[in-house]
Amino acid sequence: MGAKIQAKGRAAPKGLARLRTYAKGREILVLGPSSAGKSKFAQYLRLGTLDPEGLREMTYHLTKSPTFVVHVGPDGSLALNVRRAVDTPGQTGPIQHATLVGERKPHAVVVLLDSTKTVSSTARWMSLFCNHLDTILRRGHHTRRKLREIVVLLNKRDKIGNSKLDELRENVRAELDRYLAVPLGKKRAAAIPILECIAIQTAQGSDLIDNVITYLAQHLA
Ligand SMILES: Nc1nc2c(ncn2[C@@H]2O[C@H](COP(=O)(O)OP(=O)(O)OP(=O)(O)O)[C@@H](O)[C@H]2O)c(=O)[nH]1
Ligand SMILES: [Mg+2]
Repeated sequence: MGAKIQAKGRAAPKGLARLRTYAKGREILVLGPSSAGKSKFAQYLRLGTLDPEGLREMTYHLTKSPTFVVHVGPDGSLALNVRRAVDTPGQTGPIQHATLVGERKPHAVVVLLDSTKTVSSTARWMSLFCNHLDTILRRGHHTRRKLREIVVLLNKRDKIGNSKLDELRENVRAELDRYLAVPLGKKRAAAIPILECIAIQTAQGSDLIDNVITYLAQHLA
């Protein structure tokens, strides 16, 4: 656990190397409700830095990162080539977020959920999102083919105990199964990981978020 990500692991390639990274790189679309931690996650992914708690900057527009590479694994042997990471404003809501998947056709969708919110409000967001995503994926063959990974993050893990974590996981799993088993197939829907995450500076360090990035690197290679 806690596969270390090299401190200098984020490279912004230049010239031909940038074109090569762009060509084989993946688009990662970051979705989820307001203040779930999407921007903090996108920042860590790109820059490898975590902010202290409480720094809040609401996102008003779709924000695309430049092309970059994250090296993971003990010796940085595994590379996550990111064509662009796309951060989104949470206030637009779950239906708009599902629509964005159809519009952008990303290789990966990372859904961040705020674990401090009530289980019912989180389940409701997931229900609306997954229901609409079902429609988008059924209609869009190209979207479905390109989408390699969906990952759900229970963020702000530092703020909740084990029983709430279990309850959230169970409710999120139910919505994924209910709506995505048809468009993705039962096996693929069941394989969508629901991972714990912390996207700010805490005493727990960066192990959880590093695991998320390692997962993405392994599955998007
Ligand atoms: N305790 C705790 N706070 C977090 C964590 N991740 C994010 N936050 C806090 O949550 C707030 C919102 O984080 P953002 O990354 O701006 O959330 P967002 O999803 O981009 O929000 P919008 O842009 O409004 O959609 C900030 O005050 C962060 O400090 C976490 O893992 N733990
Ligand atoms: Mg934001």
